[in-house]
Amino acid sequence: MQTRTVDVVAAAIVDHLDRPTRLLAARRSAPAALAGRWELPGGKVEPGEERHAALHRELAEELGVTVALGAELIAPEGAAWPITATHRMRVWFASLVDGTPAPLEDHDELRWLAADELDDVPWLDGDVPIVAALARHLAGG
Ligand code: 9L3
Ligand code: MG
Repeated sequence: MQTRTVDVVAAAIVDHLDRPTRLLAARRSAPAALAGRWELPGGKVEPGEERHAALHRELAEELGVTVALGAELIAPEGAAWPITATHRMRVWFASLVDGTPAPLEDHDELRWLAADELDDVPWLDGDVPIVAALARHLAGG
C-alpha cells in the first residue's frame, strides 16, 4: 500500500518583508489533537490548485487577510519541510496588504512574536524547525 504525501502550504507573515522583526503565530482550535498548539497559518493544497493560490485562499479563509508573498523559506533538504510522516509543507514569507488578521477558522488566538518570544508558545512539532530557521531571519528590537 502506498501512502500519498499531503502537500501543505504556510505563511511566515512578518511585519516587514525587508527587515522582519515580528512573526504572526496562530493557535489551532481544531482538530482536538492539535488544539492549543501554535503554527504558521496555512493548509492543504487542493487537487489541481497552484501552491501560491492555495496559500492566498487559506489566509483569506483562516485570517481574513490579503498578503504579498516574499521569498520561500527553503528547508535544508529541499524546498519542502517534512512536518509529519505524511505531510510536507512549503513556507513563504508574507506581509499584509489588506485586512487585520483575525482567527476566523481553525484558530482561536493570534500573536505577533518578536525573535526573543518565539519560544513562548508551544508550536506544532512539525513547525519547530521551521520557526528555528525563521528566528535567524528576524532582527531583534
Ligand atoms: N500543519 C502543520 N503546520 C502548519 C500547518 C498550516 C499545517 N503550519 C499540519 C496540520 C494538519 C495538516 O498540516 O495535520 C493540514 O493542515 P490544515 O489544512 O488542517 O491547516
Ligand atoms: Mg489550516
